[in-house]
Amino acid sequence: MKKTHLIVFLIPLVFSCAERVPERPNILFIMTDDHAYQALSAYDNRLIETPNIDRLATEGMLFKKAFVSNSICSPSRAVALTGKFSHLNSVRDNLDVFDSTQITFPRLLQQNGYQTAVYGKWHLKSSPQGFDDWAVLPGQGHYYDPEFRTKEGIIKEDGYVTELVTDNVIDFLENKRDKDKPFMVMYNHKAPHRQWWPTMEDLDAINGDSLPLPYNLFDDYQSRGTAAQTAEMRISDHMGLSSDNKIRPELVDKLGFEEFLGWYKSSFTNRYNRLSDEQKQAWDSKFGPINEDFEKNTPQGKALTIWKYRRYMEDYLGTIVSVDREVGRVLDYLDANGLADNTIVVYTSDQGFYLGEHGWFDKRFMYEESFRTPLLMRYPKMITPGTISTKLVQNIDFAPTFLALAQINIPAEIQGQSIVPLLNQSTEEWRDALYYHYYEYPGIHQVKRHYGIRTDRFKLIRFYYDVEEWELYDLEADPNEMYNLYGDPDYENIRNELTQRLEELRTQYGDSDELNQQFIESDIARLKERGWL
Ligand code: SGN
Ligand code: CA
Repeated sequence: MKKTHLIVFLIPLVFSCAERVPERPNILFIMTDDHAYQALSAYDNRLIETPNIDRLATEGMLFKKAFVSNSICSPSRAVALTGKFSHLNSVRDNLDVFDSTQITFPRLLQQNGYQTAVYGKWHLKSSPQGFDDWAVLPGQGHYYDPEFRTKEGIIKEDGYVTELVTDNVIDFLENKRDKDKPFMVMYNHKAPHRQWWPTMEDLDAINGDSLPLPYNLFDDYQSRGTAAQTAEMRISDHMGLSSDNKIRPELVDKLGFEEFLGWYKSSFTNRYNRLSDEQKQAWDSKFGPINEDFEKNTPQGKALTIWKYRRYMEDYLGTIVSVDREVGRVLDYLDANGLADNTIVVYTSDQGFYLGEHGWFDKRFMYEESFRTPLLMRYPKMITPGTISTKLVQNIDFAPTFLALAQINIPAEIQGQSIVPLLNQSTEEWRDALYYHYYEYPGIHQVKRHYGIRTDRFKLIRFYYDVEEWELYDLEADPNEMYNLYGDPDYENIRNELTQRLEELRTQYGDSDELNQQFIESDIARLKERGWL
């Protein structure tokens, strides 16, 4: 056969294969650190507008019932990578080291022809494995002039972390990737993690005075057991005037305030000292007048809590202004380079956060604000724009979803479910309940160990270790979770059903009292070894 004839013969074959096997999508997986859904306008626009992130909802799907399985950083990231609950993936708390010999979705994607990269927050101690390129923050990382861990060692970059992480992502897309392969990039922001340092250009972006106060800012925790009362995350008592609210340590002392933790003042000073002279000037022109005003009108009691809440929100939301702008920059890049159609963009956080609800900041509890997390996905080839899902999805579902999209078999050890049938709306069948388990106690913020179940309407929680306390909430009647119904005779049947379903979930996922006991023993031994107990 002559060459030209062969080509003519092959062309239809190539096209028919292409029709049968859809192209595998690129994956852009954006994860922020501590981004509450209350601070994302696709969910709630009372605090902030996030027009760029919101695009993913108007052009894709917004999940109104997306949850984590252990509301704290390192564990959440380990769950996302492995698709397994904390008791099986080596990371139950922020002290654990990720066992990187496990199966992870980036490694499987890499082995199956994807180019993979991770930039920004990592917080798993062991080095990233299964990535062609990476530059991650050591530990929590810094907002200003941060260091990055790379294959070549530690490098320090000048600039603001949210912008630098984005620069890395765009540099990978533009210069580093092999354009013949699909890519998977984990784009992990440090923001809006404590201690909430916005970029200089956003210091005035939010005016705290105009923000509504949360309904339960002065929660007295009366209807609950001791866990909520003893947690050390109240804005009133446990937030630092210096470290968190940016009052100069000398002024804190001069006015006679005591910080809850001894290191709050040095933590502020150390961060301030990292700024260049020019940055210090910009910083002082914002915070000088705030300090002067605080000295003149020193609020006390409830007025001080409200003042701290508003200060907290100015800085927390201020860091989100830049996250939104930078996410916009990457979405624009995808548009300009013809990548938007064949890239699934996922926006989520490692967990939710309290923005004054129950009087708190931080996370950890199985109550809604920290158990839930934002989740938005855009993939024009599969998702109808502007759709809303109210199915119970969880961070165990990321790994199997990405594998399914890449047409890779899902290993049996993965416990989550692919949500592709929700994305293409091919099923109404879905799970009826979620399992949750938090471990880091004793530890910072002192949130007791607990596990529980959430169905569409109810939540049952067991706090254990140094207490034996149960809580039951009716989320329809009491969305703010103010009334524990565990002892209410009207809810006896529901309580019994949930208790049974919870045991089924523990069995299904391989969790047990025996494991709890083992973990308690090893965790306590570790704390003693370090001299923390
Ligand atoms: C730091 C924070 C805590 C926070 C943990 C864990 N204190 O220790 O408030 O709960 O990180 O956060 S700070 O003043 O040093 O910022 S996590 O997101 O990494 O789990
Ligand atoms: Ca976090």
